[in-house]
Amino acid sequence: MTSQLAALNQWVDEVARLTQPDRIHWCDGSDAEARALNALMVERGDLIALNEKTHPNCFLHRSSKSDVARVEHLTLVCTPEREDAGPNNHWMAPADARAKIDALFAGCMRGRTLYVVPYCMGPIDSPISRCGVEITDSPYVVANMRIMTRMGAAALARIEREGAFVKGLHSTGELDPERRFIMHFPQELTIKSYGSGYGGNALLGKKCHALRIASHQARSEGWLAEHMLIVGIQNPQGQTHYVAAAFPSACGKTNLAMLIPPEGHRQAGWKVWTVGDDICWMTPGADGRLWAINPEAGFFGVAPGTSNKTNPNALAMLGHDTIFTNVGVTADNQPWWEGLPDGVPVKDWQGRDYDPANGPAAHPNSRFTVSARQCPSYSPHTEDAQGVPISAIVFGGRRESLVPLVFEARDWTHGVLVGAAMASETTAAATGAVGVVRRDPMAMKPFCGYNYGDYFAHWLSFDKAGAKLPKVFHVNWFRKGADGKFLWPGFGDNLRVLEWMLQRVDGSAGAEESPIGNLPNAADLDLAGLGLQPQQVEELLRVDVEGWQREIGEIGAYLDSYGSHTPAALHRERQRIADALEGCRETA
Ligand code: GTP
Ligand code: SPV
Ligand code: MN
Repeated sequence: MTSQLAALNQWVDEVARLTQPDRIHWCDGSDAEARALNALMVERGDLIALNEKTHPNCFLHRSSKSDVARVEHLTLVCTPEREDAGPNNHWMAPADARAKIDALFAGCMRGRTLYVVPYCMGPIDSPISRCGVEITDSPYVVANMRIMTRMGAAALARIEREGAFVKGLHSTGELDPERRFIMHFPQELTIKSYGSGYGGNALLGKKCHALRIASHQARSEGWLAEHMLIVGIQNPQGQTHYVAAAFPSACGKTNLAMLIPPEGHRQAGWKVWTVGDDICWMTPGADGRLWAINPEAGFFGVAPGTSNKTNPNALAMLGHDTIFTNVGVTADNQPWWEGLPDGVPVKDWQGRDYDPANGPAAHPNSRFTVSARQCPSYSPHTEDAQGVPISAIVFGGRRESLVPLVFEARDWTHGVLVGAAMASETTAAATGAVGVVRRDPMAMKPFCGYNYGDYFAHWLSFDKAGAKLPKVFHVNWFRKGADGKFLWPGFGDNLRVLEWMLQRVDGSAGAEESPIGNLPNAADLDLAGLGLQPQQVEELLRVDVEGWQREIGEIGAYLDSYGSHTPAALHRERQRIADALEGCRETA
């Protein structure tokens, strides 16, 4: 098969000449194609069929043990000028980068099939959606892209109609970490990824296209491509407010997007609607509000910690038609990970007999890939062409100390500073040390495709005449007490914090001003039935003035690291807070 679009055929020919595949397969996205691919992968040992009774049409994939997470040190943004990529990205000159990676691609598909994967990010008929084509030699990538995007014939038809698409070239190569690069060429709308079969390194529609390339396009076109969940919160009066929240990788987006209200709230009539769990594209509407779509069609979620207690909606959707990557298995071939209350693992994620001495049964970054349609709380408005209007933007990190449970920014400029000043403990979602606090503005450190200083300026630019911008908040579900335990119950109970935010949006809840922003008084939060000690609540809502003075100093140094790219308004806003903290200490 070929396409009606000459540019696409030409590119496929060019890639085939370079990579020398035995066969070329254009993916149509049909059920028959998916079944045939799954059968092929089972035969080759790339997939293991799981228990057909308990988990119909579910498969386990074990990735190479040195290929289990994103590789930030091998991920490059190749703009003509180094400064445009910014100190937040690894950079290489485009010509050098191309030469380096094309040498790896030369002949790499000999003996393999080249799959052409047309996909659409966002509802297939939405004007906000964007298309791409991924060329890959990995059937596992094809199977995942089919779940995670609108993939196949309909996407190809749109691409032929529009004549434009992002080009993504991927090969698993030898899965050798020494021969691995994830390169982005924003000027050419091109991605080249070699040597990894894992998640964000290989499913090019996701982080590579929908964040790194899209953030570039969003900047020049006046919209935002963000690492955010989108959730609808319906109150007992029947009104639904949509919230977009940016938390770094493995810091709670999937869980918040699918939360089940606490019992009392459920009985009172609160409902939660899942729109997206990882990526959000936001565009100003004619009414001045920001409207958001989820460009994805599935969830690539963290398995460990997912249980009927923490995230029942997720567990409910994982019972069929799911690909599990790097989890353990039980004796009767059911998927297993740490945090499940039942079941006993007999094999670990590497396929060895399970032995606690070797570490956890499931890799800490083991994942499930599942269609969003299988989520019980999936919002029908996810398919709306114009998206959903956003009432609140939430930033958050994993901070065991200092950062209170929640605070509200006083205005948009303060909100942008709050996002730019985010920091979080690192997780297993990327290779490298876990638990180290690092700056991760707007949860985009690994994903912003251009200079962070320019990105902050772009965020500020939305504050203009006629704009009806969302309120901005910051949360921290991960504060720990002296005993090392989480102070806040988290998960479903996070709705109690969202409830306060939405009352702030409506103007019906109280708050106490502080130098870092507005915090709820204990009485402003519905904490009924939680059994929290008053000291615990006080600790969760306390502003540690000296600790924040240190933090605000570090934020200053961080903003300085982007030199003249950092907008002056952010420096001024930071200084205002530093002065307020100083004033606070003097009166104390
Ligand atoms: P990516 O897919 O990597 O972008 O991550 P994510 O932000 O969607 O993270 P996810 O919701 O999968 O959460 C990752 C981990 O955080 C899991 O182990 C969860 O159990 C844990 N977690 C999520 N929400 C909470 C919470 O409210 N409190 C606590 N203590 N842990 C949480
Ligand atoms: C993340 O790391 O933020 C993820 C998983 O959502 S990946 O697709 O690997 O980027
Ligand atoms: Mn993510």
